[in-house]
Amino acid sequence: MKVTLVHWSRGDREFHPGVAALSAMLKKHGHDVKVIVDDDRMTPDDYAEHLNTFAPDLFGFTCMSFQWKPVQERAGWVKASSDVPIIVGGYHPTAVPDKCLEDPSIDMICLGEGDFAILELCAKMESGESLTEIENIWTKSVAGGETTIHRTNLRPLVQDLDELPLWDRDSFDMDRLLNDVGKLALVWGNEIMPVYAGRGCPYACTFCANSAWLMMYRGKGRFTRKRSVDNIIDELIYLKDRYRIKRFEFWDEMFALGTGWLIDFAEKYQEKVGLPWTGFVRAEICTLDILQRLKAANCQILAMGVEAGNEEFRRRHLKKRTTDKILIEAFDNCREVGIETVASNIIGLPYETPDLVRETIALNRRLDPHALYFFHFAPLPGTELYDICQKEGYLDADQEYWYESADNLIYQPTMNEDDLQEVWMEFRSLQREIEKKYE
Ligand code: B12
Ligand code: SF4
Repeated sequence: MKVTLVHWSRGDREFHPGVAALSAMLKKHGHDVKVIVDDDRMTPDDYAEHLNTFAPDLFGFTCMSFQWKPVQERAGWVKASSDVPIIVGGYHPTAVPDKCLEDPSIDMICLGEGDFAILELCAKMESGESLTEIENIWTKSVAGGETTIHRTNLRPLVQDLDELPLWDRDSFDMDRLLNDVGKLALVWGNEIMPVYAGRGCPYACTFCANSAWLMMYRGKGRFTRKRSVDNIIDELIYLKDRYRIKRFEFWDEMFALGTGWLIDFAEKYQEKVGLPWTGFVRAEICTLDILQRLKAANCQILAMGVEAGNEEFRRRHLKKRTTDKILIEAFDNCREVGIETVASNIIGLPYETPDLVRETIALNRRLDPHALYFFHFAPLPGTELYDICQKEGYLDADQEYWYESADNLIYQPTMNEDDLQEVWMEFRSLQREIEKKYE
């Protein structure tokens, strides 16, 4: 089977772990895959040309919520010049499958993990079998003007991540990814390679899509999974030999899980890989003992979510029980062992007031990270905070799934656009101070 997978994005220095995972799985089973990173400059003619030259049997789009509108538009372009079946997978169709299937150009959606689902889909398409009973894949049929959606169950989560093939990096422009200087996820620079150690996070923060997946996958196997240390180390050694890499960036939702695994990883990484690396962690794991081990393994930067500065607000509205004390200790401990920190924050959360944002700014000042990020709250479908925004009438229908704009995305009585702009500037001024300090 010939399969096209598209990741729409505004940047061209783009890599997509989900697409890389699916492409690897399909290629391993003999399918011919082309990955398109659409940098928003592609036109309907470009799509038509691809359809003519490659002539795929299946056309897939990956889709986070902010990509929904461009994905819809491009699915329309594809359908205008071909009748190739179109499937959309990723966080957005997983959150709102029925809504995505309402689009006339979209034939199927994939809920949750797609690795084995897309493989089964391709096998069944090849053999001409019915596609309506593939777990994770919802299809639709239209008869007499009536649309029927064929919903299926979720298959269990992939329990042994070592059985998955390594991400297919070759289908992406690795020269560009490695050689352009810009920000990858955490740090600016070139020759940074994204990698992963596991999938899933055990927490359920109300603003994060992870919480929705955690619920959805109840009873379908262990949710937080790690690759074996040897499996990761082998890949890192291979990547180090194959590409010019200065640093690895772990893109796991939550890198550091399980002390035993971490200790083993740190020892083997130090011995066999050695390059500087960065990752996302929870403050809770940042004890001096763990951090010293990570530092010995050349951990350079750890990113932590602070999100909101008021402890009670954090606990009540974000379901994040990390106390100020834990956060302060984590950042202080990192400084003590010589690991740089990134603090990530959200502003404009439901029920937040300008003074609460000022508490976030104050806490960040105390934490004194090496880099400070703050984002406008984006209500992600499928999350608890999205439902709250909907219930409270905070969403503007036009902006429902469109998060890329820097405008205020929810309309709430506790903070209007001017307020948000004001605290944004205050945050920005702390960010500048920090940039200067750690230049
Ligand atoms: C690594 C990561 C990043 C990386 C890489 C992003 C990327 N291009 O994928 C970076 C740091 C760049 C990033 C940036 C952003 N991210 Co991010 N990121 C993550 C994180 C931590 C892990 C994702 C991952 O690697 N998963 C592992 C891979 C293998 O899984 P996957 O991509 O989901 O793919 C699987 C399935 O979804 C499915 N699938 C996916 N696509 C398709 C397509 C088809 C056809 C099929 C059949 C199946 C299928 O099969 C795949 C294999 O099982 C998640 C998760 C989290 N809970 O925090 C957030 C997450 C994906 N990010 C999110 C967001 C919002 C963003 C940003 C928009 C943030 C911002 N405001 O800038 C940007 C977008 C950047 C961009 N242009 O892509 C949200 C998306 C939620 C949503 N409903 O849209 C998440 C879920 C976090 C959250 N807040 O909830 N992110
Ligand atoms: S700890 Fe991070 S990945 Fe886990 S649920 Fe919270 S925000 Fe999402």
